[in-house]
Amino acid sequence: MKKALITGITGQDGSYLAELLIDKGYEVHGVVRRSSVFNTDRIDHIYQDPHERNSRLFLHYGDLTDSTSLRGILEKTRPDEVYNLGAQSHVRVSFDLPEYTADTVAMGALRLLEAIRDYNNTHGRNIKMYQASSSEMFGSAPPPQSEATPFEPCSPYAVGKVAAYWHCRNYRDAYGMFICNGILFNHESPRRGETFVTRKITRALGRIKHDLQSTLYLGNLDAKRDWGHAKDYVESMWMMLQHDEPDDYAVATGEAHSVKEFLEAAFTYAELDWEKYVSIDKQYLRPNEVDFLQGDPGKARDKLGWKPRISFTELVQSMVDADMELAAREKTLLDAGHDVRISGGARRV
Ligand code: NAP
Ligand code: F7E
Repeated sequence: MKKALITGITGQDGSYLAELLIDKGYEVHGVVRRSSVFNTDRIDHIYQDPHERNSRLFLHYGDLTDSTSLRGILEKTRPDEVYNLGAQSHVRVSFDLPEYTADTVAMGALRLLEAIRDYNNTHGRNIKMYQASSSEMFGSAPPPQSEATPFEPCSPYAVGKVAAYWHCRNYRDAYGMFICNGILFNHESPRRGETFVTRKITRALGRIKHDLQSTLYLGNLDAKRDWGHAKDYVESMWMMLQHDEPDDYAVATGEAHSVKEFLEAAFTYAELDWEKYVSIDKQYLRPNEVDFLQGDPGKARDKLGWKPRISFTELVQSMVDADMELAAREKTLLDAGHDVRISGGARRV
């Protein structure tokens, strides 16, 4: 049985990747950081008590800012493949937390690379590693962007991802390690964090439809992104590590839409007019914006055989459906007199 270790297993992608690998027969280990509240909501449905005989998902406390924990987890779990998905992944927040973002994103990847290199040397192994690189690295470079496009990062997050990318390239060249950079364009799902724009829109839409919210405050509506579905994108991560040679790949749909177009698609599906509910709040504008990301996934298609299955319309509608259901449950609880904490959170994003 192959073993995989996932950092960021509690995030959107980590949860879908864990499901995929379990389906493929892997034993999956995940790094979970300590939090004062539960942070395993996205994986609770696949987690079994480790005392049970058939359990194939195991969680370990660790943190990308703590090399000792990473080294200990490698020794304990002895993985064949490591997927580095852990990160402070919010671009706007990276302007508020530049040092912490650099520490988790850039230094975190470097700590993991060093830990794997030492582990390989000690045990005569060649663990394969996937690095979650990002289309944000292209920043202000004009579309379409591909593996050949020079990076022009526009945020502390993007600069951190560029550093991590080059650390990975360097460890591959210098030490012959099997490392792949997946340069993934935006990918979303009903499990997307509620402060990213797509989920912020669908979450608010559900609440508006159920009379729990009247206004949705947003920033720049003209930015364009190449939005795919996270379920499709985690498959590309696995495919990269199954190829004979390590390489870097851009993963995208090849189609871009503006934030306004996302609003239009979501609100029209719910039979509402978005212009009646959306207001602009400057706090959601960024000191430096990435205007237009649209990927060219030709290499991933030709070399890996990867292609997205879920369309933009299906993505939007699946997110709206899920958030309509969530808002309906929220409304039922509120009507029954329960204090629903998620409503407070939704107002803050
Ligand atoms: P996400 O939902 O924000 O998940 C991030 C994960 O990283 C969470 O599990 C989080 O733990 C964990 N994490 C944060 N700080 C950590 C630390 N110091 N040590 C260990 N783990 C830490 O992000 P995602 O959308 O799944 O994205 C996965 C990866 O792909 C990230 O590296 C992201 O930057 C990158 N990426 C994402 C996209 C996209 O469109 N989604 C595109 C390109 C690249 P908690 O649950 O405890 O917060
Ligand atoms: O913003 C605009 C915002 O935060 C998309 C991360 O997964 O993808 C993600 O980064 C666009 C931007 O994603 C609001 O200005 C308008 O132009 O959903 P987002 P992102 O910044 O593209 C990349 C590939 C990653 O790697 C990252 O980890 O939407 N926008 N109004 C807004 N964005 C937010 N968050 N909130 C607003 O109110």
